[in-house]
Amino acid sequence: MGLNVTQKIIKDHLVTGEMNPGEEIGLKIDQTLTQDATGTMVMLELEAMGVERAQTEASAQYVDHNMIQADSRNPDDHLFLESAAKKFGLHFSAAGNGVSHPVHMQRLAKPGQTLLGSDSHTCANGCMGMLAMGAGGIDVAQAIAGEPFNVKMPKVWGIYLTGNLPDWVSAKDVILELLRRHDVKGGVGTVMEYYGPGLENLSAMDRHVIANMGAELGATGTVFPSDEEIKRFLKSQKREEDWIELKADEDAVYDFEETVNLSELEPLIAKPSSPGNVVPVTEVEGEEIYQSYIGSSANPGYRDFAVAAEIVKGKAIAAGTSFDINPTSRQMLADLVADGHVASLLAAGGRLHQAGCNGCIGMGQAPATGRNSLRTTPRNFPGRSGTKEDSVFLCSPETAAASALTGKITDPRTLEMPYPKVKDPDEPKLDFKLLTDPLPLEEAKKIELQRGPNIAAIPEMEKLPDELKVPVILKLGDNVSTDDILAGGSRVLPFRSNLPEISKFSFEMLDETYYDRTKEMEYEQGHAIIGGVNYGQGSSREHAALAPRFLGLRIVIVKDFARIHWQNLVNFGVLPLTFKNEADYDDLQLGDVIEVTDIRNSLEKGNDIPAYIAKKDKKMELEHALSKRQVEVLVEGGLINWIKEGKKK
Ligand code: MIC
Repeated sequence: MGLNVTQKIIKDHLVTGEMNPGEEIGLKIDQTLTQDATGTMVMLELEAMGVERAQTEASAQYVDHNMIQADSRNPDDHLFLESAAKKFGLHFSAAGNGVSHPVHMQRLAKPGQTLLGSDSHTCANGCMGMLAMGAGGIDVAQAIAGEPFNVKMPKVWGIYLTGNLPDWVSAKDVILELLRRHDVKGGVGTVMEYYGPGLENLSAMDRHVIANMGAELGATGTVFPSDEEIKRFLKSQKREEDWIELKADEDAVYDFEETVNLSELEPLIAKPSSPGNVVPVTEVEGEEIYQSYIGSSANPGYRDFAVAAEIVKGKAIAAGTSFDINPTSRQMLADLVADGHVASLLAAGGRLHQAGCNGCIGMGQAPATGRNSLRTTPRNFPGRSGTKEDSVFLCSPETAAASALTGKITDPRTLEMPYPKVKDPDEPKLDFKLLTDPLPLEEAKKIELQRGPNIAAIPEMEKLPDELKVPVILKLGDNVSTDDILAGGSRVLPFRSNLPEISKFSFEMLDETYYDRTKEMEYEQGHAIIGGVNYGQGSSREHAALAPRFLGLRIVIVKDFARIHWQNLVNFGVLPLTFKNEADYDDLQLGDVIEVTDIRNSLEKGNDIPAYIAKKDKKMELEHALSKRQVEVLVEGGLINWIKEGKKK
């Protein structure tokens, strides 16, 4: 039987396990990507693990998230990262050079390879015929050290594209359509693989837009074939030699399949405050907006800015509307300037920001309280914009630009103008300074880490006790995101390299008293948290596991987990369990004390974990989905301890 592209890449990189969906496999990782908000922790982990030099073919450290320099914390982190990149043999991209995903695509992405990144949107580079996956920082640190990445073998979801996008409809509407059909859990346990004749009409950057937001469906990865369009893109970046053809065999099969007819799509929009809350733009048309925001890795292409520029050219945006332009790389900005697009955006009233993630992670451009913000970014979880009471919609650049002109949510098809058909330049202005090369080994050995006062070493974590008696101190609902657990934004992000400080912000979005209560516990062994479905969706930030662990979190019991957060809990020694009988979720209350005994034995014996609530004389069956390796990691109290103990077989 033939193979699809995902299976081909997995087969080429399989180190351990069998390719049976749901079983843990170990994959050789060719490339890694880290960004500053997660990278400081990764560098500390490499240090704690005693790693000398990256063993991958290419590893790159980007500075794109924590860019506001309101005090010394972020710039100190940037210096630390630059020194760490030199020391560990990584490529480095300085602040202002651009967002990791498109820069990685321009400089390093290679068809047929694997990429692991400490950012959930790493899947964006699946547009290049790669298997690109987001993971927690410590998994990426392991990959940098040359260890395989362990993940459950995904199912492959074949998405057959036919037709051609109508005028005023673009790549963002394709992924919004999949979110409309399947919501934020729809891709869990799968790689979304696109194929079919519709691909001919999607540029490499259009595919990046679609691949990027596979993360919003919870997918393990997104994969596109490597075809003539990828060859053209690589040629435009002077890297044609990196191209290989990679497509599914004629007789390939998918675990399940679905068709998207591009010709039938219309402008779509995700309403506040979930990327899965998608409706046609026509349904919310006319609502007043405060802000229209263009940029981020979810619409990073030259075309995405150029189309907006052509829409507003010679016109003025509506009075009172903030039209925020966030370029995604210096290289692209140079072309947009040269071709007059930046001038058109500015003349119309646009506000130009530096190249980076910026408002996408709440670092600047926060909207006014309760006022509508339209964004081409990937997420709109509550408060992520930096404004607690925000109201963020996700849409295409066409819809954002049209709405900026009217000051109201506007279907771009109603504009009285021909559709500006712009495309990415075949000969972009290349800026090879975007990424510096790794230092040679001998020079790297001489580098000292530049550690400012905000860099705190990772504290030692104790082993998992064999008996736990822990009270439930938070009971949460469905779809809790990592933004809910540990927010982004300019108040919190500067502490990503400082665990004791960042832990003070844990769960403050959901319960402002959580931190104080962790300090008042009458039970010395820590605490438990209860949640619903898709617990921990969203970002890869391992801090969302690490910070509550630091405050004593030992057990999380939910209906089901999002992949990356589940793995992050394991990596930091928190027991991730699910209810065997979901009705137990309703019975559990704050203050109930959960007793679990003989933990190691139960974890090793099977998947059932018996628990007891003495106050209610209630027995409860819990379950785990851990591999043998994960059980060992957990019992040691996390991956760092496990590595130190030399438990690796
Ligand atoms: C995101 O889109 O949520 C982020 C910000 O890029 C994160 C990374 C982070 O929290 O640092 C992600 O997606 O992993």
